[in-house]
Amino acid sequence: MVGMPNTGKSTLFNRLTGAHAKVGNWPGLTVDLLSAKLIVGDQLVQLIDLPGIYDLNGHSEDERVVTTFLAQNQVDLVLVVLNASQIDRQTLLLAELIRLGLPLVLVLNMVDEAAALGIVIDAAGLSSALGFPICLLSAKYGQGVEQLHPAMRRALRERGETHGAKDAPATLDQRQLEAAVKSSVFVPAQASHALTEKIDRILLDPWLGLPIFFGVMFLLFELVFVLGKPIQDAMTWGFSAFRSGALEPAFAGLPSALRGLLLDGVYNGLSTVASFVPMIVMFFLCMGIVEDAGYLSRAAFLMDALMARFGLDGRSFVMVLMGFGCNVPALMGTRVIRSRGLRLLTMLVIPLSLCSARLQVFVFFIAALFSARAAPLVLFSLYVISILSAMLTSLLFKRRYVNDDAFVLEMPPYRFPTLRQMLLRGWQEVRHFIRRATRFIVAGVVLVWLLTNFPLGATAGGVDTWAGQIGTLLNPVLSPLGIDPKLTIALIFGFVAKEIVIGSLAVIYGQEGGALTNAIAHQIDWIQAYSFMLFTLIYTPCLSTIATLRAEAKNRAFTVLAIAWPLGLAWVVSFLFYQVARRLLS
Ligand SMILES: Nc1nc2c(ncn2[C@@H]2O[C@H](COP(=O)(O)OP(=O)(O)OP(=O)(O)O)[C@@H](O)[C@H]2O)c(=O)[nH]1
Ligand SMILES: [Mg+2]
Repeated sequence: MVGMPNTGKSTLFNRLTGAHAKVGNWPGLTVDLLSAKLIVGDQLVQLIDLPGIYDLNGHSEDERVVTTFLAQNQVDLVLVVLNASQIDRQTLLLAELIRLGLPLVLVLNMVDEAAALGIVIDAAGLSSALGFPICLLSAKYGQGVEQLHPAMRRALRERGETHGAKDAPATLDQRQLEAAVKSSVFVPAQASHALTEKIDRILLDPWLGLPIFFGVMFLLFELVFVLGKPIQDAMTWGFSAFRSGALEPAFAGLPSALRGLLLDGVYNGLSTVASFVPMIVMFFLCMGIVEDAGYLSRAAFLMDALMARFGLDGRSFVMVLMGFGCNVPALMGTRVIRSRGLRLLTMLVIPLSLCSARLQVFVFFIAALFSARAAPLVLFSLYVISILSAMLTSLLFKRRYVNDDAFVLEMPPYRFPTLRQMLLRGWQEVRHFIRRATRFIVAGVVLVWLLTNFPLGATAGGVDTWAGQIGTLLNPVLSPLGIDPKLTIALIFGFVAKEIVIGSLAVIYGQEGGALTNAIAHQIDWIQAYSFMLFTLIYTPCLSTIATLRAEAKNRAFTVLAIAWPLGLAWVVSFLFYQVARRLLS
C-alpha cells in the first residue's frame, strides 16, 4: 500500500487484515513497514502498510523506507491509496507509481468526506481512461470495501497472464493523467470543510489558540486523574482482599522465604503496577481522541513560531506530545523530519517528555503526599516542567544541531474518532503494557526482592542487605536531593523501565496498596517526594528508549550525550528545588 501521508492506508490495512496498525489524523504516523497475511481468492498474499510519502524522490528516513522497499522486493501489486477529496493534488505520486510499471489498483479512500464536499467521481470512466481498476471506498466506515477483493484478485491474475509485458498505463504521462482526472472528477467550486474552518477560526486564533490548547491539555489530565483514581483505588482494594482472603491461606504451608518471594515480591510488585492499567489506558484513549480528531496538527501550527526560537519546529513539539504516551514511538516518529540536525535535536528532547510509565510513579506519590485538591495541579506542574526542560535542552544544543529545512504543515480536516478505533487503541495499549510487564516487571521485582532480602541473615529491607549497601554507597550523591536509600534502589531499577519503580517500592517496603502509600507518607515529606518526582521525570530514560535512540541516531557520541545530559540535569534541578524548598518552607 503506497500513498500520501494521512490518506487512510493504515485504516484500510487494519480493516483488510484485522491487524493493529496505529492510525491517527496526523500525516506521518506510520514510519516503518508493517506486514500482515491476507487471503485473496485462492492466494495467500502479504500486504505491506508503508509510511506515507509525497513523492518517490524524497530523502527523509520514512520515505527511504518506501523507496528501499520498492527497490528490494518483488512487488506483485501496488495498492495506491489516495484521498478521494484531493485527487487533483495527489496525481504527481500516482504518475510516478505508474511509471514504475507495476500492476496497480487505485483506491480512492474517504468517499464519505468527498461526498460531503459534493465531489462526484466517475470511477468507471476514470478506470477505463487510465487502464487499471479503481475502487471508491471508505476505509473508516467500511462502505465499498467489498469491491477491493475482486479487484485485487483480478489484478493478481492478469499479472500472471501478461507476465513481463508493460501495459499501456506505464506510458501515461502526467498531463494525460491530469486530463483524465479532470474529465471524470467533478469538484464543486466551493469544496471546503465548512465545519473545520469554523472550528479553526477559534482554535487557531492568534490570541485564543494557545490558551485553549493548554486548557484542553489541562482538562485532559484532570479527567484522566478524576476518572481513573476511583477505579484504581477499587483495584488496589480488590488486590489486597485477594491476597489476604485467598493467597495467604493458600501459601501458608510454603517455606517462609518462598512465600515471601511469591507474596511480597511477585504479587505485591505486579498487583501494585497492574492497578495503574485503567488509568494508563484512559490516558491513551484521551490522547488518541485528541490525535484522531486532528488537533495535533493544530498544536504543531500554534507552537511552531515559539518552537523556532528554540531551534525546533511544530513537528518536534508534536513528537514531544506523543512522547507523553511513550517515548519510543515518538523517537521513531522523528523519521519524517528531513533535517538531520533538527531530527537529532528533537530526539534529544523527547526523552524528557513525561511518559505514561512515569505518570504511574507520579500518581502514586501525589496520592500519598498531596491533598486531593492539590493533586491535579501538582501533576500538571510536572508536565509543564517536562516541557520546560525540553526547551532548556534545545536552547543549549540548538547551535550544535542546526535545523536546515523549512517545514510545510498539512492541516487535515477534523474527524470524529469511531468507537471501533478507540477500542482498538485501548486494547493495543493493554497489550503493550502486558508485554512490557512480562519482560521487565516480573524479573525486576524478583531481583529487587533478592537484593532487599539477602545476604542470609540480614533484616529484610534493612541497611545490611545488598540493596541497603548500594543505597548507602550512593547516599552521598542523592541525599542532597532528599532521596533516601530506599528510594535510591527504586531509581536504579527505573533505569530499566519506569514501570518497575512502584513495584519495587512495594517490594522494598514489603507492603502493597493503601499500606504502601501510608508507609511512604510516614517516611518522607512532600518536599522529598517532589524532588524524587523531578529526578524521576528528567533522569535517564528507560532501556527501550535508549536502545531506540541508538538505533535511530546511529551515532555513539549522540547516544552518550542523550544519556548523560538528562542525568546531570535531573540532579541539578532536584538539588536546586530541594535545597531552596527546605530552606524556605521548613
Ligand atoms: N472520514 C474518513 N476518515 C478516514 C477514512 N480512512 C481513514 N480515515 C482517517 O484518516 C486519518 C488517517 O488515517 P491513517 O490510516 O492513519 O492514514 P495513513 O495513510 O496510514 O497515514 P500515514 O501513516 O501518516 O501515512 C485517521 O484519522 C483516520 O481515522 C475514511 O474512509 N473516511
Ligand atoms: Mg499509516
